[in-house]
Order: sequence, then structure tokens, then C-alpha cells
Amino acid sequence: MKIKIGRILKNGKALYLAYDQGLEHGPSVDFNDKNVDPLYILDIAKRGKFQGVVFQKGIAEKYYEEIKKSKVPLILKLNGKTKLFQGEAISRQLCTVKEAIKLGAKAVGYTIYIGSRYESVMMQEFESIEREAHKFSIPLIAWVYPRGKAVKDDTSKELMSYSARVALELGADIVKIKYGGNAKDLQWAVKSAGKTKVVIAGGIKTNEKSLLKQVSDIMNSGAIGLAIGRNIWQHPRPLEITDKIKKIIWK
Ligand code: FBP
Repeated sequence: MKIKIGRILKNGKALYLAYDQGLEHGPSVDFNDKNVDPLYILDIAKRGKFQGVVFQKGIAEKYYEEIKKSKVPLILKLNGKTKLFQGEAISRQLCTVKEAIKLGAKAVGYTIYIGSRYESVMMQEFESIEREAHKFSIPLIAWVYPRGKAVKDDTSKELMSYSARVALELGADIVKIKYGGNAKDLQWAVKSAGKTKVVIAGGIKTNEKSLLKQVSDIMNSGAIGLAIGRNIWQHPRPLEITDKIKKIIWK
């Protein structure tokens, strides 16, 4: 089975621009007048030469021409939810692999909340997506986030490595996990992911110094890069911070 993963990597590493927060958090939480516009994000992705931009299906449809013209690889997120729902976390499939391919996606993504009482529902959806994506040689990125009543510290050594391992066991090509700040623990998580490549989420906007320190921890741990949103497009000079991050990733 030959997966076309090279289209979303550069020398085996990657920097992806995540922009599904409009659905996950709502526009008033994360956006301002500039970054509320998907074209602003696409411009950063293009000029910053990101290895992929993450959109939900609606944006991929409405901005189809512009995304195509930008040549930035599209990573289509296949499930999602709003933050308004209060129960145990569940995020259901909203778009199929075939629709994603039609929209020009070079990879697809899916979030699994391990620890939620609904994790089996998400795992099963993930499995059928995995079969379909791999039938078409499309890489599959698993966002694996521990969540639910059973979860105390979602970036503990145990849960970072468990998230990474779940992705390997389920057949993801890349896993996106959150990093809690302990470099040794992250090394163990990357080891636990085996041949599944690891990228790290950016999290809420933090100061530049600690962000760049995080990026070097991440790269020293054996992860291949980041799938980062707010720390880039909430930055007053997004291309400047992108450059600094890239210098660490591809040093
Ligand atoms: P950030 O770099 O902005 O944290 O984006 C990463 C991401 O995984 C997004 O793709 C997603 O919308 C968000 O984090 C979800 O975070 P949470 O579920 O913790 O609110």
C-alpha cells in the first residue's frame, strides 16, 4: 500500500496551518477582523510555504478556486463539533473521503477523543475512513485528544503516549497530539507512535520565546513538526513567526 504522504512533507518534516477553530471554538473566541477571513489564512499558508492548510468542508467548497490557485496542499478535516455541546465529547463525521478528494484534498483528518464514553463511535468512523483513504492512497491524520470525565491531565506522560499509540494501532499515517511541556515525556510518546509520524498542536497563543522553545523540544523529540493555528494567525506578523519556526524545524 503506497500512501502519497510526500505531498504533505518537505524532507520528511512538516508545518501545517490549522484553521478549524471557527467551528471548534466560534469566531468570537479566536478571530479578529483579519483572521476571520479564510483568504487571510490561505495567504499566510501560501506565502509561508506551509506543507498543508487544514479546513473543514464548507471552507474547502466555498474557497475552492482560491485554494486550488494557491497550490497549498489541502488537508480536509472530516469531523468536527462546536464547543457549545456540554456532554461527553463526541465529534462525528461530516464529510466523506470521496468528497474530500473531489475538493482537492491531499490528506484527510479526523479527531478522536480517547477516554470519552463515545470513543468507540469515533474509532469506528475513523476505521472506515482509514480503509477508504488508503484505498485512494490518501494519508490520514488522526487528531487524538484525551477528553471526558475519565481524563485528568490530557498532556501527562501516560496520555500523550497513549494518544500517539492509539493512532499507530488504528493505522493513522500522522498523529496530532498536544504537548504538555516535558520533553522526555514527548520522546516517549513519539517512540510509542512507532511508524506513525507525530505532529504537535500549537495551543492558545503564547509568547514567542516559549513557543520557539516548544518547537525545539518538539523537533528534538523526533516529531516531524507542528500543525499549528492560533500562534500563527493571531500573531501580528504571521510570516515572521512562521520563518522562525521553520528555521528550527528544518535546521
Ligand atoms: P491550535 O494550534 O490553534 O491549538 O490548533 C490546533 C487544534 O487542534 C485545531 O485544529 C483545533 O481546532 C483545536 O486545536 C482544538 O482544540 P480544543 O479541542 O482543545 O479546543
